[in-house]
Amino acid sequence: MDIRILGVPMDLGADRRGVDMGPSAIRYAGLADQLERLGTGCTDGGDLAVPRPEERDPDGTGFDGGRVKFHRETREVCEDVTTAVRATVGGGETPLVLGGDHSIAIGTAAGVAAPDESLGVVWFDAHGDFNTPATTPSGNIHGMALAAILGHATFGGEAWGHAPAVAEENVALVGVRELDSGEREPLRDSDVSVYTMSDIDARGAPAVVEEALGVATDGTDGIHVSLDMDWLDPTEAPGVGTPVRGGVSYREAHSAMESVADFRDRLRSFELVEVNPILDDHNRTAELACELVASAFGKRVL
Ligand code: 4U7
Ligand code: MN
Ligand code: MN
Ligand code: MN
Repeated sequence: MDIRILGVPMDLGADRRGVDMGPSAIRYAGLADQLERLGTGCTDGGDLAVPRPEERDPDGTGFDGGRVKFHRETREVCEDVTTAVRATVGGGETPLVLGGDHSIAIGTAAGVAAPDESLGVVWFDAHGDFNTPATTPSGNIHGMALAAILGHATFGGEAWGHAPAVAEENVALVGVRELDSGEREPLRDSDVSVYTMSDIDARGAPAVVEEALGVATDGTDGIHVSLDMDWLDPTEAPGVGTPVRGGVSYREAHSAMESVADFRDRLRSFELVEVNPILDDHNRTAELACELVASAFGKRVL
């Protein structure tokens, strides 16, 4: 497997500055070295250009009665992500997309698979990312990313963001512990398989993750893994913009990524988002992120 790292220093989709430094912090933590040690080819494709929020007007144009901040800029960046991811997959490499906030997933999902293919998605996150412009309490697109990919959240302009290759039946959301009131009903009504932290408490992380991977691989041409670092408990991953107590442990996260590695032949792309070095403790969240990526790409103790 040949991996291509694509950095997206994006923070327009989140409230707190700092996630734009995620790609640098993750590289500094030794990502490329760790992957090379696995014997996988690894090329660093550098960072995409992202406008700075200070030089733009958040605007927050209303769609469906709600505010959506930086929707034009986010669309532009996501379209660039789609182009880069598509070229990477087309060249036979596996994209490893580094955020940045989770809004970039809208661009990744659209680029991973052709519209006539089917793509399963495993979304590891404390949050549902299932808001729409009508339900968002914040106006931040990172909280609407999964809804956008599935065509629920539209921001004007021909429902950009909808990735037709992704069917709800092949999407699993794992580790959720904080949903906004407007996200619950649409998630329950959807065909997305939602695994909350209560499910992980009751059944254990390995069983839940195995089932989630089953959902994503069932009849699909490939899978995309989107790892929001706030999926982990903040004691392990303090450097994230929207921490929520009660997340998975260090070992549970590693075991989950080892399960992902078991499906390496189906893995089309991997995305790591929401690392915020400003809020971090001596880069430990970025270091943990590198370890988790290495596990997902096949690192084993023995
Ligand atoms: B992340 C939130 F209101 N739900 O929509 C929102 F709590 O990509 C947070 O999962 C979203 O980190 C978090 O703004 C988005 C909020
Ligand atoms: Mn997220
Ligand atoms: Mn999150
Ligand atoms: Mn759809």
